[in-house]
Amino acid sequence: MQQARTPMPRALLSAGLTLAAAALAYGGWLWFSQGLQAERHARVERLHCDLPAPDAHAPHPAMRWVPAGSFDFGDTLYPEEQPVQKTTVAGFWIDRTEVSNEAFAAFVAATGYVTQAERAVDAARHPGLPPAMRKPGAVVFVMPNAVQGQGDLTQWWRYTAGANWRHPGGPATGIDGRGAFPVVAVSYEDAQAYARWKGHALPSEAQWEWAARAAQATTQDPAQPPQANTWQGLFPVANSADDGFVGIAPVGCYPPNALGLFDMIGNVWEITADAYAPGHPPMGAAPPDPVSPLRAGTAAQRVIKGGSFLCAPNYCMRYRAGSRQPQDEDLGASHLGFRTVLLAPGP
Ligand SMILES: [Ca+2]
Repeated sequence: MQQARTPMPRALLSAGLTLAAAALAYGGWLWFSQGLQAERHARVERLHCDLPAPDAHAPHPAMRWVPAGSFDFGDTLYPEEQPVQKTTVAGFWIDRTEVSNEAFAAFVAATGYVTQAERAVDAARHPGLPPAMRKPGAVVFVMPNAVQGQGDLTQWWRYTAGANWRHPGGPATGIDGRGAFPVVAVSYEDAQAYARWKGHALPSEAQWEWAARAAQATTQDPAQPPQANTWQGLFPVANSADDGFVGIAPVGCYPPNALGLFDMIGNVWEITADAYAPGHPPMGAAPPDPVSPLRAGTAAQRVIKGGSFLCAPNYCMRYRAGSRQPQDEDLGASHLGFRTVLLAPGP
């Protein structure tokens, strides 16, 4: 089991770490062939999926009510998910889908908001960045033909100038016809701005996890879920797309959980309100300060949840409600979106 994780702090990307080469002569050729097959598959993927019509009589038609409850918060597969601890969450509403490009576009049209990936990089916050990473942009997953080990994530993650929510794969890409896809390449600040505009908030990690567990305090199966957009094959070079999608899927293509929530697991990672620390803080402890850097040379980080279309059994088994990762809060990525919550009376 590969323990390595997929987030890409600016500091690590700029370092361009390269580990010792593995012998991949035959394997590299084989993986190259499978990569081409995945690219052909991507050309026939759907541009939208049929969501059930919202209940117009519900107080918040595009949201679902998550009842209060207590559960074992966390998981035991990776160290940062521990310790598992009993946590109680009050009831709340949560978006039934990830925020779509169409919804985010409405926010931008109404407010003129400019996302962080479209603005100049804060040089004072990121001293020593190479010139290419000082340009506005985001991190983009690019499927390699072959890799030399899994330690150097710059083999498949690239900081791409001009990548942002309108151009999630870089300047040559766009979102025309992709309004039903989750918005990506947004930052914590962008997600917060959208949530505030809606009168909502970002979920805490515990709220998000309780919703992803469908308000059930049961132990989770750690196996790769068959009904979610993850990665089948050997990450990052062979993607058989048995689940129907090589890349991101439009929102709502897979069956919802028991609360009616779509894509809580897989598709895109989702930003939460919580500052990240490696491991759940002890009960009652103050959360880490989200303003000051948690580690030398990195920006403050937020917890992201749910895994993405890039999670595979051989790398990043984070297609579980209890899994978590850090993400630089001012850095967008092509596998990172969000959804919102609302604290309001239940139905
Ligand atoms: Ca997939």
